[in-house]
Amino acid sequence: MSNLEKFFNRCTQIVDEELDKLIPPAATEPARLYEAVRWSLFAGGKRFRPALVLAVGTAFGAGENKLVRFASAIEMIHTYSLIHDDLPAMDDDRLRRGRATCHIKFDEATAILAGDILQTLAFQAIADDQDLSEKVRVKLISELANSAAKMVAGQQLDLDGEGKKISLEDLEKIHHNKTGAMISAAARSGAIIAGANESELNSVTNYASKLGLLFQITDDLLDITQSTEVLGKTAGKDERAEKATYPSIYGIEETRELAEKVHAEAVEELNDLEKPVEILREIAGFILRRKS
Ligand code: GRG
Repeated sequence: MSNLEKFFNRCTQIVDEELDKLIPPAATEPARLYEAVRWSLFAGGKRFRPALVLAVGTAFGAGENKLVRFASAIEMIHTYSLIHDDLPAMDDDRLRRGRATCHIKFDEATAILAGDILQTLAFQAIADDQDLSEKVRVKLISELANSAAKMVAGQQLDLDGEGKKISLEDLEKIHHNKTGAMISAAARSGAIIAGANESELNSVTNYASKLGLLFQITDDLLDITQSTEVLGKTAGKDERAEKATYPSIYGIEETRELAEKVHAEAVEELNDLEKPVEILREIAGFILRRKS
């Protein structure tokens, strides 16, 4: 097993243990709500955003105990966004993380509420984190709220653009908000928890911004090159929804070249950091080569 695989496995283990403590047991009243939350949350997502919190935070010297709560909270926000994104009023999807989407397994109202409560519990988890100072907790809540708001705005821009011919500039604006903001929040928050200085935070922000773009480019590629079975979500949706994507603008080969270029730029941003950032390089490589 590679170092990176070991790292991802460890992240998944400690984040899932923390999430299990933060989310009321499935039998808690109203049981249908907590069953729905657990159905979507413990369905085997990649836990990429939590891993980024832990990778950046650890590189800057923070202990896992200070990072794991925020890492879990960001996964809660991410899972809420997936549950709502799959609803009939949005992407109308039946498959997520290899199993039925929340509204298919339960019902639409329960899926809306499951997303809502995940969002609320995420902010409560950070506010109550006794391993962090009150000042850091407020900073993190602000960072996450700001990024989650950008994600929602990006989703609206994305819906508005469906079926329309949009410019590359508009496409980048959508992704910067919808996907990039939460990836940026993950990396920046790891650095904030570890007490990074302004210049370090700047480099982390630039790295995360490139990483977010890379994540979206590879997401677009996977949507057309990978099967539904491997992705655990419906493949080929972008084309059917007539969404503007990198491959629809550049074609597959040029999009792959673009991914290589953005990967190199992300890694370049790490060069000024005098910290053990090897794992951050490996994460960029993982996103470039990911298969799901
Ligand atoms: C509904 C408020 C609201 C926002 C929706 C997350 C999102 C915004 C939409 C999902 C659609 C999509 C394909 C977005 C682009 C990339 C993305 C966020 C993919 C899903 O994240 P992964 O691959 O999923 O990290 P796992 O399941 O591994 O956690």
